[in-house]
Amino acid sequence: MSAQSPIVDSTRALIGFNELVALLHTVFVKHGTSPDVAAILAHNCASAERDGAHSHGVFRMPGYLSTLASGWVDGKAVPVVTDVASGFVRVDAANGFAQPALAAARGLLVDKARSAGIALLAIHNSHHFAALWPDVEPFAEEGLVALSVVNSMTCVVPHGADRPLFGTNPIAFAAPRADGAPIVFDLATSAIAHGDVQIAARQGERLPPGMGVDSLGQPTQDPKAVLEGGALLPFGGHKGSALSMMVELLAAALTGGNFSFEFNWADHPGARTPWTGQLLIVIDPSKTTGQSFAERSQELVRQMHAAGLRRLPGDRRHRTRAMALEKGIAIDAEALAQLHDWAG
Ligand code: NDP
Ligand code: PYC
Repeated sequence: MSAQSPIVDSTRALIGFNELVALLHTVFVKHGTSPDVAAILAHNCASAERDGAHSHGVFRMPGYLSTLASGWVDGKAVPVVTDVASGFVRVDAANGFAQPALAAARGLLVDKARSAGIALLAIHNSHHFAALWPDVEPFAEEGLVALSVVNSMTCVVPHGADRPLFGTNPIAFAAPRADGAPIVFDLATSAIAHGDVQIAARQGERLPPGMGVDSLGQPTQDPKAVLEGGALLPFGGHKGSALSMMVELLAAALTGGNFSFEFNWADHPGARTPWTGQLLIVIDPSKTTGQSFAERSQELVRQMHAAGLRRLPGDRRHRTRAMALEKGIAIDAEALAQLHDWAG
């Protein structure tokens, strides 16, 4: 553990956001990424940890490193951006991570969205192993509306089917509002994210009912039974299943990426990152008529609060972020020691 990391209790230590980004950057570079890719992944991973999005923060580092070591992903890939049409940008991530592909195309995407009112970014040949909100929130911070979908790896049984086919396939949405942080939600279309099943298994906890099935297709609350030959269910029965199907179509069929069932990592022991695709749609709401969109979204939030709502999606993250930025990120002490070890 770093000399600067005060101990919170026997299991957690505090680390500053910038210090964590720098540490993760060193780890990524030492394990085979380019400095540019490391900067993007380190910021992404530290942001998740800062916001209390634990299933996609430092918890993911062993998976990133085993994947890099397996040769499954190219940590030095240079994305290739193509200007396809007035509202359509394509990126071949070149078997690298999706976030550097987004970064490479972001300027062109925003220019197109601002001139045409809407633009689409289709990323393929990409690996996404992170939370999706960091991909959309920055657009809303600059006044744009953004929607993104990414497909993952086969582990979800479509509603009414007998075996897994879909990925956990998250959908993230971000919209500006006049008075406060953008409205952002980010949710897996499975009843629970695969990462949270792994965390439950590690902590010896049971899952809530209705999340998954065992290898015989029987309902189970045992996370190990889900992970070892079992599968997850979509959230909300046929409704979540339809959304998951939509994610496969938009993130894979429309981008030219793999469906969640189309890649085979068996020859790369240690590989954990889904090799699929990602779609982003960015809208410039200044093209609308009447009151500004941000004022309209603020009015919706006001009415939701007036109706008794206490927690908006994103509220918990922002509260956790504010506390982390003031006091430091409380991180599992063993995980932090491991990061220092990996950083050499
Ligand atoms: P959660 O179910 O924890 O949260 C989903 C959304 O609902 C969040 O925006 C959350 O806001 C909000 N929310 C949760 N509880 C409440 C509540 N009581 N009232 C109001 N809003 C609420 O997320 P998931 O478990 O579905 O997904 C976790 C993460 O896993 C996501 O970041 C997702 O992108 C990631 N993931 C990534 C995949 C990939 O392939 N890269 C695949 C699958 C998942 P808040 O954040 O503020 O709690
Ligand atoms: O938590 O389901 C998940 C997940 C899949 C890929 C990255 N995260």
